[in-house]
Amino acid sequence: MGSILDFSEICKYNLSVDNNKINWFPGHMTKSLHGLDDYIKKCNLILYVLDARCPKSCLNPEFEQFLKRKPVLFILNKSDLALPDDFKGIALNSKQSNSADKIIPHIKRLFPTKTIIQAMVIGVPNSGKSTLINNFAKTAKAKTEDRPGVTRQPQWVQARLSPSAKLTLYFLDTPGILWPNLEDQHIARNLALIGSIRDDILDITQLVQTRVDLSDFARSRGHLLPGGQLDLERAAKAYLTDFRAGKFGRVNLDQGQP
Ligand SMILES: Nc1nc2c(ncn2[C@@H]2O[C@H](COP(=O)(O)OP(=O)(O)OP(=O)(O)O)[C@@H](O)[C@H]2O)c(=O)[nH]1
Ligand SMILES: [Mg+2]
Repeated sequence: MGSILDFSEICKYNLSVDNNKINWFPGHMTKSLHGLDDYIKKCNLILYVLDARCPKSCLNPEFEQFLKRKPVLFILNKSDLALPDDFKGIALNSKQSNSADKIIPHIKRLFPTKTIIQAMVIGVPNSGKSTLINNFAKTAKAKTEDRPGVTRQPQWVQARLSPSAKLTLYFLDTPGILWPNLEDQHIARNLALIGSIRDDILDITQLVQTRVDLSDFARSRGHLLPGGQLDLERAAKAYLTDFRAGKFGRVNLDQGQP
């Protein structure tokens, strides 16, 4: 018997049956989460990479178990796209050369006598973990891309520091991880807007509609179907691309609009 909903697919992606609810917790995230338990034993430090546009929404309850075990530095990445926030962290633009060096004094403050540090880099998908590590390594050692779920396996990368730093740093790049149930849908929408959740499992027209009048936007951009109707899907895609690139200005989504 054919069925509109394939139950095995729902389980695989942990999609909600309620079409309006945003949720994404695929199998590779469960596996990665369990894997981190072993890796954390080998690390001295956690770098927790949050998207500065909504740092509080990026706090994964599943990571709390790790935060009790090792010192944590919170990184407010993509700060070039964000309005100021009261969340305490190190503001960075990881796409800017050498910007990650800003973290080194904080590491030295935490470990004044250590010369070798192994840091685990964690965060929600697409928050810029691999880009930050490449910034430290001064080369593209870790794969990066503007979509969630790019890093699939943990990978060690050594930082390239000047000898005067008297410090050897290793970073463990990890896959972006969400949590099983995005109960707070305001948080879920924020994560969807910043590109932490795969667009193809979202109703992007509904998502964009929470920010702008999508019909007005489609009209202003001239996004029309062959029959002359508004092409809302194309307009929503265009809006998200520009929003994520900061074309509508800096945002703080935790504190509502803009
Ligand atoms: N504007 C801006 N873009 C950034 C910054 N850091 C990373 N990006 C971009 O964000 C996108 C995602 O970066 P990645 O480093 O792949 O993110 P990730 O956290 O490793 O993603 P996953 O491996 O999927 O979890 C890429 O297009 C980066 O160029 C930043 O500080 N500012
Ligand atoms: Mg990555």
